[in-house]
Amino acid sequence: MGRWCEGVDSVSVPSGIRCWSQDKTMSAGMGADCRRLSDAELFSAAVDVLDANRTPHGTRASPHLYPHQWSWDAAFIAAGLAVIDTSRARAELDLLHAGQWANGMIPHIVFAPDAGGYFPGPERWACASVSPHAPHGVATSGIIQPPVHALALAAIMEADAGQQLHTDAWQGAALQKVAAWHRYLVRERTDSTTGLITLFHGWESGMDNSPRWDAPYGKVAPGKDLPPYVRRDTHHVGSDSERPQDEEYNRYLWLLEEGKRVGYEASAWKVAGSFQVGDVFATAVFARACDVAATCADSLQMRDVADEMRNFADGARHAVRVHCDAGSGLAHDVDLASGMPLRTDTIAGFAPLLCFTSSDAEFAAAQRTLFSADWCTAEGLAFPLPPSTAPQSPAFEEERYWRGPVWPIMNWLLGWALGEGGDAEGAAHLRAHGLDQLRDGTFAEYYQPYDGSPLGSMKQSWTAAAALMWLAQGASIPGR
Ligand code: 2M8
Repeated sequence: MGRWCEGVDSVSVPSGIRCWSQDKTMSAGMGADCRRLSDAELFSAAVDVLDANRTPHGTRASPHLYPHQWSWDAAFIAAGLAVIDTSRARAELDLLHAGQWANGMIPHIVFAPDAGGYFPGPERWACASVSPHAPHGVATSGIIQPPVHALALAAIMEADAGQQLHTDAWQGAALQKVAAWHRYLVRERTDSTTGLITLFHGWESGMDNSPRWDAPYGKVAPGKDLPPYVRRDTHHVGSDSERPQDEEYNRYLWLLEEGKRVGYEASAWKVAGSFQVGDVFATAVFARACDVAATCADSLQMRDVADEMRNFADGARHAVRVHCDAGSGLAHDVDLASGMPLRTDTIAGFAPLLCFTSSDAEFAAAQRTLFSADWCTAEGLAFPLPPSTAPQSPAFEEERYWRGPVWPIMNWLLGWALGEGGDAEGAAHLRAHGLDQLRDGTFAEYYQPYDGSPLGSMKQSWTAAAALMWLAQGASIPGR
């Protein structure tokens, strides 16, 4: 019997789902009798994952594959920590903000000083030696990730208020950090033609090898002077088929070199960059994050910041609106080099759910598409949850990273957005089935859509955070 299955007495596995133990071996002989974690057990196992991944320098995104703080991971983790320990949640954001650049950029990785173990590490990025904006004393990467950070701040403020903790000074300072980050995105990353947030590296989307970027990546030709490197990521997963391919990695490393040559300066990267896309998902996240930041500013009586954030939100929302398909509601990215739309059906297409509400036509159309047989209710899925690429798309690959597997953190984000937008039923669907998927107790980074097997890193912190946030919406959550 798998470790997490021991002692679980009330939840049986849905038919067709195999049972996996935490170390990712199939539980011999359990078959359909395998027991799954109850709410209370899942809650406590999620807390254990976040505790085990805790370091003095923040929560590792995962124990081995990602032993540092990642930008959007840290935000989701902080929001999850707000359920159990607001002072740790605040510290998580503080540690991330310690890596914020002088120009406001929140880098996609803030490296722990003593935890090597990841490639490309600080030496390869060389940020402090090429950019006057990079901090000294904290090593970071030189690129960005989706701006979900205001959501973490709001979760912490709400939890602090619930416990009558008076942390206004901390909240005000954290909001200023978020506002500086948002100003950077408007000033340096908003494309003047499309209004979309500009990315210079697929890693900036957080959906690294998603087929949404296949066409623009096809034009990235790594130079002969690409410094040699050895991948580490494939050592930490069950099979190479779960990770991007070597050819893709060459491009990732080449774009890093391009960035380094221009000091990671957006104005110069715009001239020289061989990968430039307008990311509709990041833009929708940004619109919603600006709304949330504005509400935080209201409650802190920071009226100028509130007005500024609302203005940013309006601009970003407009940009998403003009990149939506009226029928499906799905939004598309743009290859900024050619001006061509990028229309592969990936989970990023559900951007309208993030920045509109049920009274908007785009939201209603995207919501219908999400629960249609093209996505959540596609034939044969282990759980009715959206794969990262539409199963009928020629680009779909059931095991490979962002090209098909189901990502729990995306289910949480879309579920949250549905709830905020007024679709309580849709939010409840993603919560219930999202939790069921996690009852194997592996807290996998992503899951195979058809047999439900856990893939990528096990004990991924943001997966544990998603479990805590979902469970916190339920009736009885065990205290710590
Ligand atoms: C993945 O990205 C990193 C590079 O940033 C990697 O594959 O090495 C992505 O899933 C990204 O969205 C995530 O933030 C990161 C850490 O979980 O891993």
